[in-house]
Amino acid sequence: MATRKKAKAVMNSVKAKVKSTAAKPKPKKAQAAAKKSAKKVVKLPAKKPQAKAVSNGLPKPVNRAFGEAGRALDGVKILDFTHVQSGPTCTQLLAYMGADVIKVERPGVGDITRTQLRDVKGADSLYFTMLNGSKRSITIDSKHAKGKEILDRLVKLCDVLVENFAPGALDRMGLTFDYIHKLNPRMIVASVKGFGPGPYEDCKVYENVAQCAGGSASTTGFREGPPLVTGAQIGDSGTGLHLALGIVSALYQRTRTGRGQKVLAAMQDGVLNLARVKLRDQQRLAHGPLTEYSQYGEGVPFGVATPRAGNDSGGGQPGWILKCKGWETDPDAYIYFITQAPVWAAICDLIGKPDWKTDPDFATPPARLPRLRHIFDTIEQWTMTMTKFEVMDKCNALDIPVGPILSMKEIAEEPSLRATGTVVEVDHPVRGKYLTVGNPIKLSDSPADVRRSPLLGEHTDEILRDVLGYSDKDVAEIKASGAITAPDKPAKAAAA
Ligand code: CAO
Repeated sequence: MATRKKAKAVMNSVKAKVKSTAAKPKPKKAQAAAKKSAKKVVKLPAKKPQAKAVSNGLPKPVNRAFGEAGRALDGVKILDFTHVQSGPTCTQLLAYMGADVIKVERPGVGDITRTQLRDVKGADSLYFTMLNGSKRSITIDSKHAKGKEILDRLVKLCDVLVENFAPGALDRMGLTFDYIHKLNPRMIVASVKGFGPGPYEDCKVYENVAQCAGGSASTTGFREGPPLVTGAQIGDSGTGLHLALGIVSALYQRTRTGRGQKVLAAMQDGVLNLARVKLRDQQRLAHGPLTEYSQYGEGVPFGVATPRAGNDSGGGQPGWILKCKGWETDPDAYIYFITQAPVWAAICDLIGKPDWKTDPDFATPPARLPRLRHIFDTIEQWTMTMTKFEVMDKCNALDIPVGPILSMKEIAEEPSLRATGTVVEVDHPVRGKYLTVGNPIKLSDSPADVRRSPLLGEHTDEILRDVLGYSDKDVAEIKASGAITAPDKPAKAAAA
């Protein structure tokens, strides 16, 4: 709280500075004098550049140690209307960066993921808890007149509204962009939708729909198999990340314009952005076969569209997933091996094929392209003699890029990920300790604020009183009205 106050004070002093240094119109007399003197050519000594110009209107660098000057988004208030995964990922990241994220949930129900894939009876699921850390929860029935009034107050007070409802749902609540902007012209209204404007704009979309519509599925998997979705949630979490970037950019632009704007991240667009190398390959097809794809070496002709490439590297340095010791029983005893050209000689020596260094069939990258299958089969004979970590040690010592296939169990137990705060253990009053993913983006002056997820409506009273300024009497009336409670059991839910 103190930090937030200080941050506000700094912002005010910046505003004052900007105001006082803004060019003021000159009085008429002074203008005439300036015109007259402009005719005379007087040579003035060159002026030293002023500190003001160099500082670009920014405050002086603070004197405090890095990490002790608050967080990047201190003072930013987010009205979080998100649910399921895409939107919550975005607002969780903003919360990690220091924003005050107020999650609005339907009384008695909450975000549907609270109860989805439940592993502990009566407790919020990991689906919910791992996507809603560091936020506050308030229950408001947005379709109740009193609830609407509370929401209006929140709109007036917050900097950003984030939502990922089905198309039209926010408008049906009465929260159109025009309405919001009348209440608060500074408000940034950020949305995740499945598709951007066009034939599919009204469609509801989940993760795998986006992976398919964004070009990922058609280019993932093996050539002889069907399209495949990937485990990484590039449609949901990927789009949440895109939206977060849009929001901080809009916040930055607002410091100049003073007004908010709409930010839209469509899941199809987000997936395509992450799959852009496959659109690159689509265009390359017009100029001949994709020689780095193993299908080229296998003599399989290319069709009209970017094919599925199995475990081919997708870049200019061929790679493949190879078996390691124990693969017969351990599904993750594999390593990704990249035959990077600059270390080709080291690879040849390591795998016991020194003659390949000079053999014209293997010595150069173009000569190797039609033989990739044979090359990787040969390297695999070597990797199968060791565990993936032993292969890694041997290769890293020679700067050969390889990556062990890590299981989620190995990742959960990896001490270095705990040490950096990428995997964090938090304590929850109902479910107990659980692991979550902390902030994957590290800021040297803004330590991540990773806290457990809130219970449904845990902060309703606190937000009504401390943020919105309702009196005890008002809060009692609101509770009685049913605006913040489930319709069937008002008293019980209000106490939650
Ligand atoms: N009080 C009262 N009503 C509330 C409320 C509150 N606090 N919060 C939500 N609601 C209502 C909404 O007003 C809406 O009602 P109407 O349809 O009657 O207007 C309804 O709850 C929620 O609507 P929804 O259509 O968004 O929810 P859904 O479960 O049917 O669909 C989803 C879910 C994800 C398919 C859809 O929201 C969507 O397409 N979102 C955009 C794309 C997206 O983010 N997808 C990723 C999801 S994660 O895989």
